[in-house]
Amino acid sequence: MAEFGNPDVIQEEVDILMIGGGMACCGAAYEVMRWTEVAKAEAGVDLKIKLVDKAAMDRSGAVAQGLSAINTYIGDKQDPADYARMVSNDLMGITRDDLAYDVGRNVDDSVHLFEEWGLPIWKLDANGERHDGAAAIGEGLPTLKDGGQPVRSGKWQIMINGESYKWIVAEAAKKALGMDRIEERIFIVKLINDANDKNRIAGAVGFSTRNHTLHIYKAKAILLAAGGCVNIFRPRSVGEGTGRAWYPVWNSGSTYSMAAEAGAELTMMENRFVPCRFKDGYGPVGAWFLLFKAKATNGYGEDYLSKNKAMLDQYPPYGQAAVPASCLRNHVMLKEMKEGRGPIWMDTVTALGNLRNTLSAREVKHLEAEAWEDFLDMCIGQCGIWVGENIEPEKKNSELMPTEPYLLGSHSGCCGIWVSGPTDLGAPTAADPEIDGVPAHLPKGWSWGYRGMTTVKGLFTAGDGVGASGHKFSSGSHTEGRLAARAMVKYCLDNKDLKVELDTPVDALVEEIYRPVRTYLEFKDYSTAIDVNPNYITPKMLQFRLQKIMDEYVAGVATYYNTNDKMLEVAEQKLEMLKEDAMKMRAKDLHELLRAWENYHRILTAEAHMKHIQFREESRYPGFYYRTDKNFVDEENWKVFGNSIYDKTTKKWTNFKRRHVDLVDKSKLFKAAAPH
Ligand code: SFD
Ligand code: AMP
Repeated sequence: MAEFGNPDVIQEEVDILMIGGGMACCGAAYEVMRWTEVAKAEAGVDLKIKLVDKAAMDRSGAVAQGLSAINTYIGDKQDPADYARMVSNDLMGITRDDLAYDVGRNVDDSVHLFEEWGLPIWKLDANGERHDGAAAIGEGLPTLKDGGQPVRSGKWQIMINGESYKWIVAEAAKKALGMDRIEERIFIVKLINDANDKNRIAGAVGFSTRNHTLHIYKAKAILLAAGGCVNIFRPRSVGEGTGRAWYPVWNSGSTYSMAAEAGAELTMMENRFVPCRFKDGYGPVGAWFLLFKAKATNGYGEDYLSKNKAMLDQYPPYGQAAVPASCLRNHVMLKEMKEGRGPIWMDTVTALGNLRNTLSAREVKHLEAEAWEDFLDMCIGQCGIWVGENIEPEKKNSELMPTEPYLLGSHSGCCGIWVSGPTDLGAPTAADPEIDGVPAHLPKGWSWGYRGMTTVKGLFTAGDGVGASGHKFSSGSHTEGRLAARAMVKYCLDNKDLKVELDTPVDALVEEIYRPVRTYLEFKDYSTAIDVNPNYITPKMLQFRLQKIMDEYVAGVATYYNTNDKMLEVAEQKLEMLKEDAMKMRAKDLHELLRAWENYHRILTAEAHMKHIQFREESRYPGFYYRTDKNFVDEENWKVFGNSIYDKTTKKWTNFKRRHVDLVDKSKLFKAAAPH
């Protein structure tokens, strides 16, 4: 009879395993069944598929609460190359144009599906008036696919009524896959390599967060899309606010850490996202800047972006782009804060006032409602702050603040895993005429046949997992999941006769995963206070230690995002000791076992971040972090990808550079350096 610490072991063999139930895996779930049908019809192969999510798909992942915009929709007035340009510019020039372009040329199809599945999308009528999603349907305005015009908040973003966005996308994924191919509340702890080829994936292991069961999956192909990483830095929200963060606290670095342990090459793990957000509630700012045309000011009412624009001249060419990169927008804000001209305000009063001069009364009312709905859709806590602080945005401005850092590859950040690019893009160039005797289409090392496959055979990723190509957001992550699904089916067909074998015995897996439980059971009676015990540390306490180290030494909010080589040395030593002590984490119940393993994932992700910052001898992202000993952007030596490989046996990282190539002409970005 299974009990706590003595689980039933359930073993299963599938062809394709999908880890995660977020946007990327929902895309993959939808797409994979279509290609599975093709595989059955054309090759007579019946592929076995499984999806596991640590939570419940309807509300799991970053889109859990809903969203109020789709931030990546290309439409008919721009092309994927423009999109690749924007992605590159916002991420200071070091992105993979092949991956961004590929998302750009496919993403609209996902958005059209969302609308078909029931997502209400704001529309413009023939007179250019805005209607929200339900009204647009009521008035018979055409769908996007049929030429309907979306309401653009920005060049790339379109407005939605998206409180139930995730439900809608998850429902389609579940319908496509069928519930018998889905297991919710399974937390995957580690990937398992193949016994006969250590650079091939063979399976994954996890445990149920509800029952005493340990699950071991053997799989030929695995899609690891478990989101980004939150809570490795001490958050600004402490005490009664603890747990409040901008990106979802339940995305704990599983993607990066498990891939690294499996031997996959990581890329740009030095990159992070420090979003400028409404203070304390973490409400997103995009709708305010783009849709409401609001300005941010310092405490003395000055528009600091215009005032400090010359500061950006030291970062050519990125500082001179028509829209400065997200990090540079932070950079000018931080100057005001550091020099004592805070607080920073979002001037909602002027913005809403101005709208009255240009819009009809109906539209003004609609937009005022949207000011609330924007937060109610995706960041309810911010409404609580407004209510609690008597803020009516048309009468009283709100404070802005740069948050603690987050690691992600799908929003305005680009850390992640190095993956194979699309097979049908690019052309031979003088630098890369051919590779291994065949005409090259992408630079050497960018493509090995299966879109989204990592450097470990059979291991794929998407969304936050794919590095060096940010700004995919929800729609682009869904798209990448779909692209990976198709490539996984191809991989399975190309490896029809492959038999994978787990390189670790089942007993060893059980022992390792349940170590925190065993530690607890062995020592729990040593002291009378359950949380105070010299033989173990609680996951909560361990997390505080990790956050303190990262905050104080690896450019968190405590140092205004500054670090240097010497501070990183200290961080390195402290993380080393933290890793040792992590072996003594306890788990008094299944919930703590989850917390313990989330922490292991966070620590390895944090270490990757630290090692990459150490390796990159410049400050590529001013406003996200500064290496004060190398406080410049060095285009000559560092316009390269910073990549790494982790060796789980020696526990050592190897960092190295990979050549960066611009595949899309970037000069367009800088021709007319218009004021922002
Ligand atoms: O306002 C395991 N995002 C926005 N995207 C948009 O298109 N528009 C917006 O308006 C967006 N904004 C926004 C966004 C996110 C958040 C939190 C807020 C506001 C407040 C970004 C998107 O949400 C994001 O790009 C995608 O969701 C990324 O997709 P993906 O699939 O890479 O990650 P996921 O959706 O978080 O899913 C992760 C899944 O993995 C599961 N999981 N399962 C098993 N084992 C483990 N060990 C696991 N670890 C995690 C999770 O449960 C989840 O299912 S705005 O800021 O611009
Ligand atoms: P956010 O709400 O900050 O997550 O941003 C949503 C979208 O708006 C993303 O595509 C951002 O890149 C974009 N965005 C946010 N603020 C600005 C700004 N000041 N200028 C241009 N784009 C922005």
